[in-house]
Amino acid sequence: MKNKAVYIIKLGGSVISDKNKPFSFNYDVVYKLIEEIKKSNAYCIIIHGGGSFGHPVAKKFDIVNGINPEIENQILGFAETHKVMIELNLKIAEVFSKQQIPAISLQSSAIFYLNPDLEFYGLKRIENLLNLGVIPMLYGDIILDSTNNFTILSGDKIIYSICNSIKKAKETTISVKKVIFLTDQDGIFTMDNESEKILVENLSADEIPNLQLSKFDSKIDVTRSIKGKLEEIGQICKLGIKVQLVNGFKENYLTKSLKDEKIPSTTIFQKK
Ligand code: IP8
Repeated sequence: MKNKAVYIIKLGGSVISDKNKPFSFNYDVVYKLIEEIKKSNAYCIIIHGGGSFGHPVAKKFDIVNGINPEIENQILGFAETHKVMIELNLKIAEVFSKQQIPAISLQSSAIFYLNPDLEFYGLKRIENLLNLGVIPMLYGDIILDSTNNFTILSGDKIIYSICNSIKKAKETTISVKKVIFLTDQDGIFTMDNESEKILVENLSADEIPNLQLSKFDSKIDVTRSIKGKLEEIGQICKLGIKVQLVNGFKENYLTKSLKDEKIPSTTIFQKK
């Protein structure tokens, strides 16, 4: 079977929802992005984050730190976190369906397990879906954990894990062309002064630990700050895969990214 070069696209929580409004879904923005994906005809794997669905619930019950009998109704909150992620995922699935694009969700908590390292059982399923012309869709979720019973699995970790499995697979029909993180910014900014912030257009993964970042709002994110996110991105780059941070609110930026056309964005790569 022919090798498929796929784009892995993360629909960031700040793009698909308003992080300041619980359970808000940015339908129009998601519609436009999915339209751009359709027009590109590219092979894609979609991953989405928790936004104002998963994060506030996970935060309320401190799911990321595992089981804690002192937290009232925590197990209910654990199930609730998963439920709201399914609801968010369904909203996105409906947008795909509305545009007549076949997309099928793989429930992350069923195909990942923390034991104590992250185990992933989904590569064959992703390949099968791609071979059928279906877009596989995964999402940040709760995850069972052999040490702390449970925690939160971020979309970023899912992406790293998929990339790593593809790289390590002895036989696979897919390779990763690029990982695109759609966020509410043009990319990474250095310096903390609004009027003077500077977009970093190209960044080597080795430079990540020493970056002097502009301030970043991560109020309801239970899984990471931008620093943590960049560390994950650095790991993806170390696999030899290019990562681009793209503004999901700007029209046709995704289209241009999928065509490798220049846009204001941050591209992160591993120097050879
Ligand atoms: O937004 C977190 O995924 P992320 C998912 O990719 C939950 O970090 C359940 C909060």
